[in-house]
Formats: sequence, C-alpha cells, structure tokens
Amino acid sequence: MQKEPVRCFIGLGSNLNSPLEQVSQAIEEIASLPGCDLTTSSSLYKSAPIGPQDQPDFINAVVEIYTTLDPHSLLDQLQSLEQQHQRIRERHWGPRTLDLDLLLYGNSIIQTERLTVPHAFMQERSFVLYPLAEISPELQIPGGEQLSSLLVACPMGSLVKI
Ligand code: A4P
Ligand code: MG
Repeated sequence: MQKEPVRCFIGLGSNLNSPLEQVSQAIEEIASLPGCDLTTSSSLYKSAPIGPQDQPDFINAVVEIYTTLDPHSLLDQLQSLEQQHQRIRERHWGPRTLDLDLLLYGNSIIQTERLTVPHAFMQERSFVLYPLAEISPELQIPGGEQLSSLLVACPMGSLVKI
C-alpha cells in the first residue's frame, strides 16, 4: 500500500566553500530525492554564527517537502547529501560545508538515538524560525508553541534576507 506523503520541513545551513552555492545546490538535490516532493523554499538568509564566533557567517534556508520516506530513511538521505558536499565535522557547532536538519516530520514527536524531532534548538533560532515563517506562517510546532509566538520571543538579530 502506498504511504500517504507527510509534510516535513528541512533546515539548510552552510558557512564554508561558497555557502550560497552549497545551499542552492542542496535545495535542488533535496527536490530530486527519491520519495520526496519539494513544494516550497524560503529565501536565503545570512547571519552571524551561533556558537563559536571564530568562523564565517552562515547562509541558511528552510524547505517544505512531502515525503513517503519514514523519518530515519529521510535522515539517511539527508546525511548522504551532506557527505556528497564533503562535509567535514570538525567540532560541534563549528564550520560546515552543509548541514541538513530535519526540523519537523508531520506532527510527529520523535526521540531516538539518531533523531530528535522537532529539532532540538529550532524553537530559539532566528535562522530557522524566520525562513520557516516565510513559507508557513500559521505553523504549530508539535508539542510546542505557535510559530508566531516563538517569533515574538526571538529577535532577528544579525539575520538578513538576501
Ligand atoms: N540528529 C538528531 N536529530 C536530528 C535532526 N532532527 N536532524 C543527529 C538532523 N540530525 C539529527 O548532527 C549530529 C547528529 O544529530 C546526527 O548524526 C543525527 O543523527 P551533526 O549535524 O553532525 O552535528 P553538529 O553539527 O555537531 O550538531 P547540529 O545539531 O547539527 O548543530 P546545529 O544545531 O545544526 O548547529 N549559526 C548560524 N547562524 N547558522 C547555522 O546554520 N548552525 C550551527 C550548527 C551552529 N551555528 C549556526 C548554524
Ligand atoms: Mg545537523
């Protein structure tokens, strides 16, 4: 039986090796993943790094997809895209050519060794919340708040739409 597609949001980030191109190319690659339909992409945004400050600014975006993949298979696909971008994991919250975070998987709340959904820090990060609001302003975070309330508590800071 064909599974009903689930609406998901994926956060993209890059701050190494031409970040604009890394993110734009990754959006196209997500659109081509098996069992995934990309429906909406946010604008690209630039911001100062959260975490260690001695690294370049980030480019971020959020996309909406509908997928028939289960959450862990989707994570496998996203991690293999990260690998294709020669992602080097140097240090936690450090610089990266491509970071793909599964922000939301339908209304699911997932807590496994490999996967925490909704993504652990999404509710406090301007570079996730503002692009998300651009493409889905009415969103309710499963087990959490209305996106519009989160935005009130989260200043844009250094975030700019580019
Ligand atoms: N994992 C668990 N839940 C998820 C999920 N929902 N989506 C696990 C994706 N992966 C998830 O990830 C480590 C493990 O998290 C994975 O193996 C997966 O099984 P990682 O990307 O290798 O590790 P990391 O980089 O140390 O941590 P993480 O959580 O990806 O870092 P963040 O939270 O994404 O932060 N500043 C700005 N302005 N813009 C940014 O994009 N990004 C970071 C990275 C820091 N500062 C930033 C930005
Ligand atoms: Mg990540």
